[in-house]
Amino acid sequence: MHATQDLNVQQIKDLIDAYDVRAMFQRGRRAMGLAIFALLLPFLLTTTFRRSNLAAAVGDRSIATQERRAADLGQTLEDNDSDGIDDRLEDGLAERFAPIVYHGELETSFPVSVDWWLERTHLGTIDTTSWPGRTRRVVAGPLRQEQLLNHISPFDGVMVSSSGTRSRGKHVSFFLEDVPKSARPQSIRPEDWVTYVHSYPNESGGITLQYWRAYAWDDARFAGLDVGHGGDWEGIAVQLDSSLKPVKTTYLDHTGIVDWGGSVRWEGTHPLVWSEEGGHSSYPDNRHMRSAKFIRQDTWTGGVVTRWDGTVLGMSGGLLNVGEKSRPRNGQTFVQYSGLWGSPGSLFLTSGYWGPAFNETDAQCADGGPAYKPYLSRRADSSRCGRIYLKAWCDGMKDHPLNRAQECYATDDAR
Ligand SMILES: [Ca+2]
Ligand SMILES: [Ca+2]
Repeated sequence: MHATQDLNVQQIKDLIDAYDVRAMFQRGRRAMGLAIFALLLPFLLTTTFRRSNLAAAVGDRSIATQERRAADLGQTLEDNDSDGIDDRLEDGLAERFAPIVYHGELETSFPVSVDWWLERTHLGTIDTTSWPGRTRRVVAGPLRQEQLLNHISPFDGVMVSSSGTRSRGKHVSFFLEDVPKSARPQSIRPEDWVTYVHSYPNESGGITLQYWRAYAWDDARFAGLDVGHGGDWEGIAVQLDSSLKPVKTTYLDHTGIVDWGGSVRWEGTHPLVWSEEGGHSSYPDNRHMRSAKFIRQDTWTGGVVTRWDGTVLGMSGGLLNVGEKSRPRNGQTFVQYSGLWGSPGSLFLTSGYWGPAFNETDAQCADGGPAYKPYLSRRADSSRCGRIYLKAWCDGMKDHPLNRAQECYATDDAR
């Protein structure tokens, strides 16, 4: 990472420079002391001998100090998700470019935090290869994030893991039961509107910042029909170049990961996002909104949520960096859960969806073709699709130090 390297090299350089000034001063004082010493002692050879020893001693201390300081710097470099970027830089950039999200007055489902969601659901398995007994509850809620992981269940002779196996057609999978209507909040609770950040080094030498919103239910309608499902993850991504300037901003919607180019509107360093009522797709303007009035959410930490008339509804839940799938940060191990968020429905479309690291948007088959577009003829179901590349999590990700083979694919694909 250019920026990180520059930052750290500069820090090291500053410390070394500071040390060298002190070392020069120390050497000067030593030299003067030695000169006086030489005047006082008759044996020049002895003095020279001592002088060289002292110089060597100063030199040793210089190296030792520099090594110690380098070690100190190593200890203070924070990279808990092992993506090569100092976590403080990741978090600082995430705050700087955090979006402003507009929710319509007709919205019935606002963002939630993962922990809020997990407290109101149960973990189960679905198996469409057997009948009856299609679904089974595995862990009763309220759930904690770590309870989502490391479950293994046999399906039709195949072992399916809750933190590795991804069911390409949602046929054999772990899933989180729909949050019952009775458990939904009766009022707007902006403090639960946490925005989940995934940031990583990209191929253009910069950093990509993804901002994900979680919704415990989806009330999407299509052609007058209810095609809602139990869970939803939506988001946008801001791609920074090597000078940490935004060069591309992409929005997830029903059609894929969309680069809106110059249509994206900004307020300072914050891109504007409209979240479509019910289905929660992200757009750079209100073209798909049914509402005339909007609730504005400043997603950054300390940001406020404001109603159309200016009334402050509260502080938003702020940002939370989830780290990488291979190394989650801030305890956000839910990114390793490979099952569905929401109950199975009668259709692929009306079943729960995947979380950020297993999201289906613009996922690709081995030949680079779309795995899930259009919805009614899913190439993902075909054995010819091969391993599915999960682009929504990995778009433009640099292969080092992260391992794209690990980060961008499920450990196993299942039916
Ligand atoms: Ca990092
Ligand atoms: Ca990261």
